Order: sequence, then C-alpha cells, then structure tokens
Amino acid sequence: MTDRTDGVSRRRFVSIAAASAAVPALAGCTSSGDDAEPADGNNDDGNGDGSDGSDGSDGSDGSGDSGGGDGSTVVVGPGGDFTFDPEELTVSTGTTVTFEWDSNFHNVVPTSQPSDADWSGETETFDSGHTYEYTFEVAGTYEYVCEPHEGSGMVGTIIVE
Ligand SMILES: [Cu+2]
Repeated sequence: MTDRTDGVSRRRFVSIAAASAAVPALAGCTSSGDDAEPADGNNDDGNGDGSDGSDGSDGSDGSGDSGGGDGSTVVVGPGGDFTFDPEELTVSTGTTVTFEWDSNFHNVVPTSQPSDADWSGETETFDSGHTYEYTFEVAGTYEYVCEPHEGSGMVGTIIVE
C-alpha cells in the first residue's frame, strides 16, 4: 500500500474574491433638466382694447351751424362806398355782429327791429378804424341805416333766426 501522502497540493483555495462588482450607483433620479414649463405662453388678452379709440370724428363744433357761429362782420362804408357789406346778413340768435368802419363819417342807426328788442345802434358817426359790436339775442328782422348817407342808399338788414 503505498502511502501516498497527499501532496500538499490541494490547497487551491479559490479565493473567490467576492464579486465586488460594484453596482453602478444609481445616478441622479431622472434629473433631466427642468423642461416642464407650464404652457402659459399665449396669455390671450390681446384683443381687448382695439376698437374703442374712434372718438375723434364728433368734434365738429367749430364752424358747423351755417351762417351762425358766434361772430359775423359787417363792413361799414367799404372802400368809401356808401354801403354796408354785406347789405343783408342772416345770423342765428346769440350771434355777435361786429361793424367795422372802413371809411369816414358813418353811423349805424336802427330803423326797424323786433318789438322786444332794444338795439340802439351806434348813432354817433365814426371814421375808418372804428368798430362796434352788438349781440343779437332776439330773433327777427333788423333794419338800419347810416344817417348821413341814407339818401345814397346806405342801408342794411340783419335777420336773426
Ligand atoms: Cu355812411
């Protein structure tokens, strides 16, 4: 029987280095950026104030009422003529008429007017450059003359409507 000592060769320890396979660390949990913006892009208050700006076209308060307005002019003795210009003037109630002397020695004297009016005119004679105003508040027909030249036809009419 052969003694056979076993060799020492059975030490094959297999040192299985324990599988130290590190499991790859779980990296950041789905930190895929912040791209989850709320979809509030088109805040739609766009067409709110569009069509209210057209208030510009009602301002016709200037020279609207024909012939009326609040001012008219009569030239007294234009260019030396024995006339009033215009000879007949139609205005609306409340109109101020300005008489402008354009030559010398004229006056403006009412000869007929509405019964409840009290226009006294400009009875004193004046020369070129003089002005005289009167506001006609009572409707009706006013006739007037330049006394020095009435015989030459220097008469006028103002109709107040
Ligand atoms: Cu006159």
